[in-house]
Amino acid sequence: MIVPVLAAMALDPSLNVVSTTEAKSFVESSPIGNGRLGAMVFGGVAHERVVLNESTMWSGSPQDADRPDAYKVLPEIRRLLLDGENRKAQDLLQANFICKGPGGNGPAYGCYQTFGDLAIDTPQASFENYRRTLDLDKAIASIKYMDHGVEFRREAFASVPAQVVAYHFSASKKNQISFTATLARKERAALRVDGADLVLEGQLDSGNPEIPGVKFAGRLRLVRTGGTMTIDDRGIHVDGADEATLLFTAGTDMFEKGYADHLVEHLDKAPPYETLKREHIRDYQSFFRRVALRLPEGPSADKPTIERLVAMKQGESDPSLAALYFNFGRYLLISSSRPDSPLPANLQGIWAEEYKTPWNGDFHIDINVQMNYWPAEVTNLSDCQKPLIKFIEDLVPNGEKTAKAYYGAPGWVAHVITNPWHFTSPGEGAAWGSTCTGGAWLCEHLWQHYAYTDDKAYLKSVHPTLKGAAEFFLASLIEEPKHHWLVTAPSNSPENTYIDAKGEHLNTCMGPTMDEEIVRELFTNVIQASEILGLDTEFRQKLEDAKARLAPFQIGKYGQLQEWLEDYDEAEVHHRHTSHLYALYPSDQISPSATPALADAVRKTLERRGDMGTGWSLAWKVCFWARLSDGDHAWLILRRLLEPVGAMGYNMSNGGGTYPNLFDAHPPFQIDGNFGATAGIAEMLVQSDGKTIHLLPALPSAWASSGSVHGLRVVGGMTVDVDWKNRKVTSYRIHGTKPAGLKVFGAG
Ligand code: FUC
Repeated sequence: MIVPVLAAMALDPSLNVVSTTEAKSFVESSPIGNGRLGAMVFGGVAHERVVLNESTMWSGSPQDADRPDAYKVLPEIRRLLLDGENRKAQDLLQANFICKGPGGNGPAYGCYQTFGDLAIDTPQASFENYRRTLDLDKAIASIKYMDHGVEFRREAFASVPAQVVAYHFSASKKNQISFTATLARKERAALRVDGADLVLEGQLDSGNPEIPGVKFAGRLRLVRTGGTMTIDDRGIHVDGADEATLLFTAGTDMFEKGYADHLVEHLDKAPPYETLKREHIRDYQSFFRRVALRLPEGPSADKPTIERLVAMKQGESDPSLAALYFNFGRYLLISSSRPDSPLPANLQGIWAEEYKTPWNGDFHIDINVQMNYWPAEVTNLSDCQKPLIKFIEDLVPNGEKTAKAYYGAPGWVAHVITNPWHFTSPGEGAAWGSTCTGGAWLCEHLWQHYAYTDDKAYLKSVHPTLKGAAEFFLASLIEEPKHHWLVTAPSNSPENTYIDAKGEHLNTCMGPTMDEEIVRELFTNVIQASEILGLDTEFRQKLEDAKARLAPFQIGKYGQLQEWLEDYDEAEVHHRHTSHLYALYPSDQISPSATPALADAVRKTLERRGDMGTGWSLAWKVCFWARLSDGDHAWLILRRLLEPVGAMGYNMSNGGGTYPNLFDAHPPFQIDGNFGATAGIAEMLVQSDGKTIHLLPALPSAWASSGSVHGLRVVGGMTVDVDWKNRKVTSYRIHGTKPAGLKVFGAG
């Protein structure tokens, strides 16, 4: 009798994404990645599809998207806003103050896209006891099945040390492994045989006849024991091997002129499979094992992941599914953003099967790329934030040009969308594309990295970028007529529409609350940085003065935190963006202990917005409720995010959830929700501000019976271990240098 595979091996339900079927679609397949090379493993027995990715596979090219004369209409736009003529201001913005050209719709803006597919065909007609697993502790995707008494195993991972994706075949009997493997891409690529390798190479569309597009190449090589191998332009054919490994590597010339030679070097240098695997696991675990989370297991914990998602939706409590989601989020960050990754994680991390990826698979900077990095510091992956930090610094030259062209201002600015060519102009639609605090929000990440590492040399290195962002706002804020507060103008509250006194539906305004919060945060951080580094006394004073004149928080007619300077109603009461709650999370300008009345207003805002949303919107709400110390509400939202979603397509209001492979469904697939909720789970367990550490600030009742989290990081660079039973902390430890007077709450 053959024992069912699932029962034969108990897998840790917090560390394994498990399925008993082959993936039929991308959102069922298993992601692997090394921060640059990525793959989605479908686990097909007879026909295997592995979607391949390389993070610099971007069409498009550098472009000058600034309108050089935009600054000339700025005074008129501002006059209209000051006179309350917001409709006319928005029209003028659309006519003269958006980017030059088609913006995100243009071929020069470009698009992140798939590298192509690795296709593997085997003669395996029948099989049983199939299991597909993504092991988050080892970063290995595997399948296992039986055929006529022979056990077959395949394993795939993406190695940082070797810079290859490895796909390995083994069997319990000799001479069992036969297949044909090839590389394919639907457009702009050609396949050739080069010695024993298959090479797929091509060039992407730059969108500009004068600039060459990104060149790319991928190389596939086979290493085997036993059997025979041949290669031709249909693929690599293996017959009767005992064991075989396909090694794939790829690169582009975006940052690496010698990329084609490096591919050969990577394959030549790859060690034997067992060593490759051992080195990969060691490297990966040096990140992953910094944190360990244990939550109570529910009755379905030993079931395939999709069944656990369904059971939760039907009312079963399975907190260890939240632990799995948390571990998966950290896994995804480690796999899509390593310290040396050429680009930060995009809207899909590094994983895409499309040639036209939703929203170009770009970097949206009015929430999305920031959310990608929310878990970095708190979940002890601080070094994984480095690609974002570098990217922010690289935005500055274009951002300076944009600041001059549109605002006649010094410093730098970036708006809503950006790409590897450092697009900083406003987007093509005035309604959404002219939020002027995208760059300033990114600066929050520069500061947080300092706050969590206490690394003064690093702070010094990013100080010019922080200061440049502050210089922009110092020069470009204007005084609004009613209260004489300093406000941004023009701007909008990200992607949300208000109804003005005349009943018009508009976006453009002065001083949306989020802008004021972000600018306050930025000024505070630059003031602190200048004190720590002993710089810029005069400039610091200017920031202090301006900061004191920013628009304060206002509470509106529903008792809510006002989103706009005026107490407008929103056109869509359940809108996915809750930008003005930035002050609660990720910032801490509002908190139940320091500003209870404002925290109450935030709660009213959240109640008004409701508990539904797109994937990332739900993830943000998990963070909000955690900061409001309401663990049960955070868990309610998290459960909503964990509701299974089958179909792709777009849903802009409340269709958020989770795909069978645990990818976040906006829908479509967008990785920010995975990352945002990972940060939210950390917030439920530990919060800190440099002077205090709060243990279990928002522990849901369903998690209270017992659990532990070890290795979360707090402000100041310490790490915290905490174990609990029946809601009480049974033990805790703080590692690292404690500042004098550090207070720990929730410990007793
Ligand atoms: C903004 C959001 C959308 C989506 C897109 C990538 O436009 O409003 O929900 O996340 O970015």
